[in-house]
Parts: sequence; structure tokens; C-alpha cells
Amino acid sequence: MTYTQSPNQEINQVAQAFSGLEVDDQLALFWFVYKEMGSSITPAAPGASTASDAIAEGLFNQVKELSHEEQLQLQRDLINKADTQLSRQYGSLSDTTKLLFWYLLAQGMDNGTIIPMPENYELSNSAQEVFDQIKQKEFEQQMTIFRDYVAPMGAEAKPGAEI
Ligand code: 45D
Repeated sequence: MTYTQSPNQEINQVAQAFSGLEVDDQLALFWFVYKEMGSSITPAAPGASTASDAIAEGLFNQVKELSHEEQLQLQRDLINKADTQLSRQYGSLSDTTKLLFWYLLAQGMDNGTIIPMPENYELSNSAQEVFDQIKQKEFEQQMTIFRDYVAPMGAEAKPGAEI
């Protein structure tokens, strides 16, 4: 296999292609990724929970209380970097905690607490292309892609702007 660029640049390009999709395409693609990865996503072993797990859960628990419409809006807001209170909370998380938060959302979709995908939803061609690129990467590279993808979402925490 010949790399014309370093593998890292390639990974970054996939994350960029991902975030370059239409917002709803991004959500749909992320869902397909979650379904594809299935049990290969292994959250911390029981008992190994950390402060960041609690922070991700704290944010997730607030989202869980919202209506389905609001839950979808919140997810679109994160991708759009809209400046909302929850979006700022998200922005203050570490990259890994952001990924964990998205993972909790996906699990919530599985167990009915978060707005589900419409039935028989098909990926757009452009989203499918990014999906194919992701599938060609090794697991570790995929993790880097997803961290790079979720890291810029949300809004900057602006303590000075609060009352
Ligand atoms: O009606 O190091 C549409 C940890 C429009 C541990 C929609 C990890 C139409 C530490 C938008 C389609 C576990 C964190 C509706 C590593 C319509 C660590 C809605 C790994 C309703 C590496 C669509 C974590 C929606 C990993 C709501 C690998 C879509 C985490 C929502 C991976 C999609 C997480 C969501 C993944 C997708 C999360 C919420 C892949 C989430 C995907």
C-alpha cells in the first residue's frame, strides 16, 4: 500500500469529510458507524468509572429529559456549534468525554430514551462515501477520526458571558 501522504493526514481528511456533510447526514452517518462498530466499543470496565464518565453522564441526563424534537435540535446545535447552554457544557468536555457523550446518545437511541432514527433510513451518497472511508481504517485510526470529528463541536465555554 502506498501512502502519498502520511496516514495522519489521511485520517484528518476523513474527519474533515465527515464534518463537511450536511448536518443530518452527519447524524445519520454517525448512527450507522455506531451500528457497525457494535460491541467493539468498550466503555471502561465496571468499577473503573472516572470523573469524565460522570460529566458525560451528567450532560446526557439533561438531554434525556428533553422532548424528542429538542433532543434532535440539541444534536444539530452541537454540530452547528450553536451557542446554547448545553452546547457550552459540551464544549467544556475533553475530546474523549465528548466521544463518550455521543456514545451515550447512541445507546439512548437503542433503548428508547433518545429520538430514534426513522425506519429504513438510507444514507446519502456523500455520507456513504465517508462511511466507506471510515470502514477501511484500523480501529485505532477510527478512534482518532471520531475524536477529531467530535472535538470541534459545541460552543466555547464563556465564563465571562454568564451572569
Ligand atoms: O427524522 O478511549 C435524522 C470510550 C434526520 C472510552 C434524524 C472510547 C431525520 C474511552 C438526522 C436522520 C468509550 C469513550 C431524525 C474510547 C430524522 C476511549 C436523527 C470510545 C430523527 C476510545 C438522527 C468511544 C439522530 C467510541 C438522532 C468509539 C442521529 C464512541 C444520532 C463512538 C446519532 C460513538 C448518534 C459513536 C450517533 C456514536 C447519536 C459512534 C452516535 C454515534
